[in-house]
Amino acid sequence: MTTSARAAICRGNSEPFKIEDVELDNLRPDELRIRVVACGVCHTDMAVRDEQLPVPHPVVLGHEGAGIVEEVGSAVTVAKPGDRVVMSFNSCGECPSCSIDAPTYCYNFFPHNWSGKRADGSPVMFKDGEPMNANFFGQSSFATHAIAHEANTVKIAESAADIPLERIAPIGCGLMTGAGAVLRSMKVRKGMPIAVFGAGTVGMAAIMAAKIAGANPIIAVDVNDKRLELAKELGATHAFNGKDGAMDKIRELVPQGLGYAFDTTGINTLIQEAWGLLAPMGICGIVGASDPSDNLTFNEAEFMGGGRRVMGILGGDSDVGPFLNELLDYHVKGQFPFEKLIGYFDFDQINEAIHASEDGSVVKPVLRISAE
Ligand code: CXF
Ligand code: ZN
Repeated sequence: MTTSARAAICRGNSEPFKIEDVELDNLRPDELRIRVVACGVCHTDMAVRDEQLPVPHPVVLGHEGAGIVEEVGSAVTVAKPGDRVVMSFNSCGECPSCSIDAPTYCYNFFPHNWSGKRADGSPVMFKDGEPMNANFFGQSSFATHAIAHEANTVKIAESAADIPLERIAPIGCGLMTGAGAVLRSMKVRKGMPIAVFGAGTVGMAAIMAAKIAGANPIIAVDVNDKRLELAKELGATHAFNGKDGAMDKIRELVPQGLGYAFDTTGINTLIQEAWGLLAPMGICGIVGASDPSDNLTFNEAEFMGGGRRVMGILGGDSDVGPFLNELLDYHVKGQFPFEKLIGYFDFDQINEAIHASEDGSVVKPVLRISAE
């Protein structure tokens, strides 16, 4: 028997999201049905709405969901009915990347996250008896209920029992990406200078993580002064407006060069300039979505001679369960205060939440979908 749910359907950027009745398929052995309590809004949802990513439409998006497990398939070990969980991206568990706990680089990322179906091609969701594209990032959490998988479901540790699910929801994407880039991908060293370009969710998470790692100085660059102020509250020692000679100011502050230049903007010219600020052995970490036709040009002698690195980073090299619970531990200890980024919206205000993300008035909108 299928399960009835309400889901926000995306039909492209010419129409607002509309919450409608849908049905969820029966669970496969490795699947869990989650009652969604809350879901964050991420720029990737909008990129899919705008057809910048190859996800079929119409579709139910949402990939930062948290909730309570209602039912589990026969092979599920990660959680049981009644458990509090947060969902992240899905992965195959078998490819060369998954086998070294690097699932963000899963060789089978597309069928498990972006095909609109299960990886085997079967639908997880129906509307009026017809298949509906869903299983987005293995969840589609802009809905009252989601089918998630063993690989992308994280049981929230007892130590975070007092943290509400509506706060935890967004930890499985942008926050994980920024913090993971610093702590796992670039492995930022204590006392080393870092500059973070772009103070959105990913950049702010990187700044909080850089403070945890003991980086110094921690330089935030953005064009929005309000965001720069918040970046300072979260750990930036310096904040420079990108419209006001930021690169020169960094050069002046750190004449020996940056240990780390972390780009979340995807702006080609900015990345190349940031690269030029690196110290020997400096790492330029790149997570920002760029124009698919963009290429980067670096001076080969400086690249090789100084042992400088350019690092493409997906999802902060997160291994999902262990890293998300590590981040929640930092949060419980007050070292990862990401609640300062969140603005809450009711589920039926989903279009307002998206608008607030796009106009920059809220760093991380979170939809309240059901009571915990
Ligand atoms: C993703 C990209 C792939 C790994 C997890 C995070 N970003 C989503 O917005
Ligand atoms: Zn995302």
